[in-house]
Order: sequence, then C-alpha cells, then structure tokens
Amino acid sequence: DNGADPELLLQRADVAMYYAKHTRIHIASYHKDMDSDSHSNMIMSRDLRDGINNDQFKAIFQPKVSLSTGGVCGVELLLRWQHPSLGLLKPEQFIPLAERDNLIGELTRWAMRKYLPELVSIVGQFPKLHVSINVSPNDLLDSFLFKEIINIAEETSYPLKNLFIEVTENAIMQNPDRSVDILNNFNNAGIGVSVDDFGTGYSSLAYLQKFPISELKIDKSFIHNLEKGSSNYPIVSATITMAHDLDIKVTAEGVEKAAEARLLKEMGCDYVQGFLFSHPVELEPLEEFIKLNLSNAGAC
Ligand code: G
Ligand code: MN
Repeated sequence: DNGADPELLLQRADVAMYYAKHTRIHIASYHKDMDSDSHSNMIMSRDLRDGINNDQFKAIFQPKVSLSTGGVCGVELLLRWQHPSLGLLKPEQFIPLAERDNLIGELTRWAMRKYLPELVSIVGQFPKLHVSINVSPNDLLDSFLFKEIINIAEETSYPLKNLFIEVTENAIMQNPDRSVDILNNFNNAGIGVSVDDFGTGYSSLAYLQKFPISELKIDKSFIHNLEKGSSNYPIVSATITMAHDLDIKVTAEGVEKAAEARLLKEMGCDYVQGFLFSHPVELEPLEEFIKLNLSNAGAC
C-alpha cells in the first residue's frame, strides 16, 4: 500500500521515521499527510543549527504608523532565512520547525544579540519608537529568556521602555497561569506586551483583563477587504471598542488599501501596519522612512 517500488517504499519509510522521531511517538506508519512539504522540511530541520551558526538569518523591519499623526511609532522585527539551496524563507516556513526542534530560543537570542546593538542608535534618535520582537509559544514558557533579554539589553544599553514583545493568544493559552507571571515580569521591567494575530487563536477573552497587555494586533485576515457592510466590520469595530475600554491600544495588521486605512481611522484604531505604508525593510531604508515621517513622529 505504501508504494509499488522499493525506492518509494524506502523513501516513505524514511518519512515515517522522521515523523516518529520528531513527534516523539516512537512508532509511526507512513501516511500521505506526512508528505506535505516533508522533503524541504527535512532539509530545513537538518540545516537550522548551521544556519544560525553561519549567520544565514537576517532581520528586516516593518514600520507601525500612527493613524492620528502619520508618524512611525514602532517597528516589528521579522526574520528571514537565506537558505543555501531553498532560497529566501519566511518565518511561517521555518519558525514551526525551530519550535519543534527546540531551536527557537537560540534563534530569538541570536536575533536579539545581533540587532539590539544596531537598534540602539535608532531609538536614540527617536526616543518614542519601540521595537517589537515576536516571542513564540515555547519562548514564552522558557523562564531563562526573560532574564537573557534583560541581560542583552543591559549589555548593549538598549532601553527597555523601547522594547515590546509580541505573543499570540495560543501561546498565552498554552499555560495561562505561568504566562501571567512571565508577562508580568516583562511588564514590570518596562517592556510592552502585544497580542499578535488577535482573533485567530483559541482563547477566552477573560485573559485581556488578567494580563498586562498594552496592545492588540488585529490579524490581517480581518483587515483584508474591510468595508462598512462586510462581515469583518463588526468584529474589528467591537475589538477596538473593547480594547480601548480596557485601556489597550490597537494595531491593524496587513493594511493594503487606502480605503481600509480610512475606515480604520474612522473607527478609532490607533496604529496600522501593512504594505500600504511599508513592506518590511532593512535598517537603512527604515531610518529613511522614519525620517520622512519625522515631523509627526513625536506623538505616539
Ligand atoms: O504574525 P505576524 O503578524 O508577526 O506576521 C507578520 C507577517 O505578515 C510578515 O511575514 C509580513 O511580511 C506579513 N505582512 C506584513 N504586512 C502585510 C500586508 O499588508 N499584507 C500581507 N498579506 N502580509 C503582510
Ligand atoms: Mn508579529
């Protein structure tokens, strides 16, 4: 059933073995679902550690713009992997693997160590600007990461008030009790906490009042084609109202059309991020972009 010729049979046995190892279930038989992208996943998994050691990763930065002033209030650090044979890879392609292979902490630390020093001069020039770092589910529960972030920031003289972490609802809900403590640590240190991809996770809204959250980032799936009569409109509108009543700021992600931005402004949304304003870019064009909007950058 698993293949008519010996070669295919062996290849699928390999896929099953790989699957068994990584899901830690020890015994697995082949199923075609395991096949989806499994070859490039195998290559990525094999090469992750080398990629970190050999500086194949880099960060680019996407500005977050204030809808009331037009100034840049924050930037999000987004990773890319220039893989030797697979080409340029996006986080959604390699982060799940890094999580599964327990290399995510290493990758997050690597990014902080490499980029915080480079960002010191930017936040020095624009003191209200914050840099947001994505912290994945395993990262969040890693109790050493908080201390290391503090250490790296201290060593590089990066001011903690200019730092935000982004976590998803799913990450928080994986262990809500521990997450409260950990997020309180970040908050008490002056680091902002954003809930990323808001609306896509499985969660109870009760966490919004229990956790020290500074910002909700509404997932791009709700922003895409936002119009007055569209089914996403009441969801976005209610999210903004609820967040503001809880003293939480709101960012809309994935804004691609001027009409979406206009409507979001009308709805009282605080910040926008998306291709309409800027794609994620390297540090030099980022600085240019911030300066272009400098006249307004004071009011965030
Ligand atoms: O989950 P998170 O919000 O961190 O994901 C950010 C991702 O969304 C990045 O990979 C970024 O390139 C992508 N992105 C940013 N702006 C837009 C946009 O306007 N449209 C689309 N489709 N993707 C975007
Ligand atoms: Mn994010």
